[in-house]
Amino acid sequence: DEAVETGTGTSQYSGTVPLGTTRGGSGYSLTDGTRGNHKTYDLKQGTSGTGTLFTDADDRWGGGRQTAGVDAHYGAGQTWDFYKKVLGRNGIRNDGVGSYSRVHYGNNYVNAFWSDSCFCMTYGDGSGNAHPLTSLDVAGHEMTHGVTAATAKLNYSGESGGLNEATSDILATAVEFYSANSADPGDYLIGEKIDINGDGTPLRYQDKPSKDGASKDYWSSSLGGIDVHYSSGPANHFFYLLSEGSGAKVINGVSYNSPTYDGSRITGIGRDKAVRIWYRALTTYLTSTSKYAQARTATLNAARDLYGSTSTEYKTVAAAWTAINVR
Ligand code: ASN
Ligand code: ZN
Ligand code: CA
Repeated sequence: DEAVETGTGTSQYSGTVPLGTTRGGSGYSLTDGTRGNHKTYDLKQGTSGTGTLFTDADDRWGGGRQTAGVDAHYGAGQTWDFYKKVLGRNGIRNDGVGSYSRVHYGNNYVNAFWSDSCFCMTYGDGSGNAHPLTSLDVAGHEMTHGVTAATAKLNYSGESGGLNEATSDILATAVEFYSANSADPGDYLIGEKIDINGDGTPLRYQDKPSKDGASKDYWSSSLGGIDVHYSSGPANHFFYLLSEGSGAKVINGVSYNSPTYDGSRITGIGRDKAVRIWYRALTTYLTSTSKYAQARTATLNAARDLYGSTSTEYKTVAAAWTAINVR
């Protein structure tokens, strides 16, 4: 006899959050009955298998080992809801089937990842265990790798790898704004909560990717030979320019200043439209071998489909690609 429930979690990064849980014979588990039975497991520092499903006697979650589970489970639920409610996508493969999350992977593991072979995502505790890599944007990023694998299948190397990475960052930001969580408001930064650099700076900046010291702001022919987390820069920059425009801006208390390759000025069309255009390109036009030039065409086709070829949206897509040196 099982029942779908809503528990309460005290998270590390997102305040007090609702959690999709299931009540069984002897208590509750992190099994989200309204989101494809997505489950969250404790790997207890192991690096294989599924570990132990999180359970709790009173459906009030958090503290100790549970906290990372709370954040991961909440992030997966918010990402699921975003895809369903905003983009009409029912789960990672659009088949209503949930995946699962594993937390406390290994010792001092400073990463998180999606795996297509387990159809699951995994989170390390970070160095010193104070900052597990379980923030909302990281969850949105990793789960989106599953969506990309189920749609455009962008190869994870060269320029297509950069587009794959940027897709995860773009949708992660979309999830973060969608959730409207006051403890983790939306921004165009990736990993700003997990303090991965130890100095409070985020992992990546979408308004000006080179602020991380390694990512590229603009397309060049060298892009195909660098790490995909750096060749994602120009596409992240494209997304910021398309959404918010060039120049200086403050959003939810965060200051941005987005440059352009050619000194052109861009007026953004808003994040919601930019996300719809990127998602339609991903699911309709991009392929495993797409490079930046094909991404320009794919997003123009998507903008034409959604808004028409004489629309401001279409023209701004073209201008934003030109502004990152994709002509
Ligand atoms: N966290 C990284 C990512 O999702 C893991 C990797 O390098 N694939 O991009
Ligand atoms: Zn990634
Ligand atoms: Ca963020």
